[in-house]
Amino acid sequence: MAKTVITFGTYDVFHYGHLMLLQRAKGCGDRLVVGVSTDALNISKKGRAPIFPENERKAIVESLRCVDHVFDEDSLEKKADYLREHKADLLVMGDDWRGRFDELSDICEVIYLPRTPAISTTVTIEKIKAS
Ligand code: C2G
Repeated sequence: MAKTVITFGTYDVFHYGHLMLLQRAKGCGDRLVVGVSTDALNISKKGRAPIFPENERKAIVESLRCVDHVFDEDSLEKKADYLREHKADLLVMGDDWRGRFDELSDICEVIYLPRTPAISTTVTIEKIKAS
């Protein structure tokens, strides 16, 4: 049976580290489903809207060959519902989230992949500002 992998993220100012995470996540199974955090979730959790609005962030992620389906992640507390709704067999997250989703392992397997070093949305924004 096909193995469904699920992952979540903001994917703001999309960069190489995002791509590597998504490609490695897809490599862990057959089908990759991605929850892209909404603008409202970012405003409520981080106090600011992403640089790019959610429809643009979703369009970029959706266009990738390694991504099969994209949906809105509108709450950090609804992960269990999302895993069940999308029939996930495996949750993959970058290791900046290590340990944070271990309690979901009664629904599906949970793994954390190492982040790509030296690149992030924040570093990219700072580089652009300084150039
Ligand atoms: N990532 C990575 N390497 C980097 C930067 C990011 O592997 N250099 C990974 C993160 O670990 C994450 C994914 O790329 O798994 C998306 O990163 P963000 O857009 O920063 O996602 P975040 O805002 O942490 O997700 O439920 C989680 C929320 O959606 C928030």
